Amino acid sequence: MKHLCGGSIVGKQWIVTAAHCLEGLEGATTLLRVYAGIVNQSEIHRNTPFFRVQEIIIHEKYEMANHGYDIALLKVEVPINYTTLQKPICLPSKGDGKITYTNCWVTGWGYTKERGKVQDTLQKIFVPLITNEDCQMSYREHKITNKMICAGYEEGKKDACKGDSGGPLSCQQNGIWHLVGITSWGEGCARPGRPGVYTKVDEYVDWILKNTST
Ligand code: 4AZ
Repeated sequence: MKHLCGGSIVGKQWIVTAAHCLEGLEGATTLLRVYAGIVNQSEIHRNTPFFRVQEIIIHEKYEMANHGYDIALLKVEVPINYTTLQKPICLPSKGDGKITYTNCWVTGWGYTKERGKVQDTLQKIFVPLITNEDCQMSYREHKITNKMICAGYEEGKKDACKGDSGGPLSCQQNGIWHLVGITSWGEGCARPGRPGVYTKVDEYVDWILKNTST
């Protein structure tokens, strides 16, 4: 049992995560365990309750993280009871792509440096959003599509890293947290001029609603 990826609750039986987290696991639902309401991985023991995965839905256009469409849904077998520690995050409203969020945070148990290790305690960092134009200038070798959103510091400093993938880029707007991004890719971690790249959830609200309405 090892930490695979992060995810976000978006419905009583639905977790949104990154498609690249599930590469090679498409038919292997029985290998996955979804833990909710956990802060420290050391809370997870043989007897810690978890959710089994009933269905994996990977975006039909997904090929690899840096090509986009890095989004997937996990349907858990049993509805999740919501508490202060495990509750859904709001999806952006359609057209929220224009909102300039100024209070965005990345969370996860991932590495705290490129050659690091998965963390026991859930970590959080504040990250400024970057325009796609600026992000494209940082990634001349890639196409930064309008279905991606970038965040980070010009000088590096703080970033998502290995193990954070699939987890949320959450932005608070008028007191409500929105799932603005899904941690997807980047060249290394916290390198100067190499922001983190996230799946822009606003562009996938229709896809999420269509695929969770079953
Ligand atoms: C990864 O390997 C990964 N700095 C996630 C995020 C970033 C880089 C790598 C962004 O899962």
